[in-house]
Amino acid sequence: MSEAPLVTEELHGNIACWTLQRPKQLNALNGALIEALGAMVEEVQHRDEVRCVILTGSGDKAFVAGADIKEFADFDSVAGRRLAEHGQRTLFDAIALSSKPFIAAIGGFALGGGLELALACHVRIASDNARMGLPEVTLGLIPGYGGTQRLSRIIGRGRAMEMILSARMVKAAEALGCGLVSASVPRESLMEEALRVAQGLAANSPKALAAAIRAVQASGTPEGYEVEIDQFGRCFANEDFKEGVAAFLEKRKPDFPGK
Ligand code: DAK
Repeated sequence: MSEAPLVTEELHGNIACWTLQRPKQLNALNGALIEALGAMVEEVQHRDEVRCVILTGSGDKAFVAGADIKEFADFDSVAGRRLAEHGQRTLFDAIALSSKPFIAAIGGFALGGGLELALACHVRIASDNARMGLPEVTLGLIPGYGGTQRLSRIIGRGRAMEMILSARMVKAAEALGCGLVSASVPRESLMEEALRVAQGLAANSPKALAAAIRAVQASGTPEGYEVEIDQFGRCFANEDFKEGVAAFLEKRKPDFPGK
């Protein structure tokens, strides 16, 4: 008998909605889930029919309640370091640098590695009952999947420091106020809102979306402006640029090719 998939996909036109399927463990990220998701992220880069991905958790309670605590309970320093490096590269950085935008639809808890997964996404939308935090210090750890870096960039170093040192969970309203999420909606409207936002992104030039992601992700690094100049220049070589300008001049909506 084949095992149930750890991540399921539902297509809504050119939007792929991926649902993490460990509801009994509040979608905690174990090694198998990280591998499965990482492989899907890699594969989707070559799927022209998909222009945007929504990532969400199954069940009512959680997006993801963290890395699977039972799995790393007996790690030593070498194993911890190795897995942090592997996970960051194959999943978290792969999402952050994806050529297609990822939207995290956060229903309920997004803790530890779960919040780090949402932070790697390009847009975050929360349900009004969401609770977000990086509680690693309560376990004698620190965030190991990019949380110290990405949270600081997204909400500022001061607030990130306070959230990480206190291990405090923030509610959706506070997350909205500090820019951790871009919208907070009733639980029952979460997927509808995520789809609405996704359709807006997916209507834009795929090439320009990829270039914008590269450039924005380089912000705050020494080469940020150079990356922007480079990506900006490359856009002029794309068919999408010609189509976008032609559509504007002809007063119609652009129709960007999939590639
Ligand atoms: N891992 C494993 N199982 C988890 C889990 C987690 N993170 N979170 C919840 N579960 C499981 C519970 O054990 C429980 O399973 P059973 O006991 O029923 O078998 C089930 O999900 C339901 O959870 P609760 O019964 O606790 O549900 P409640 O509504 O009462 O509480 C809660 C919900 C989210 C407040 C609570 O479940 C909770 O505090 N969960 C743990 C939150 C947490 O501390 N998460 C981990 C943060 S640290 C690494 C890289 C990164 C990391 C680690 C290593 N390396 C590279 C090695 C990251 C670490 C973290 O994410």
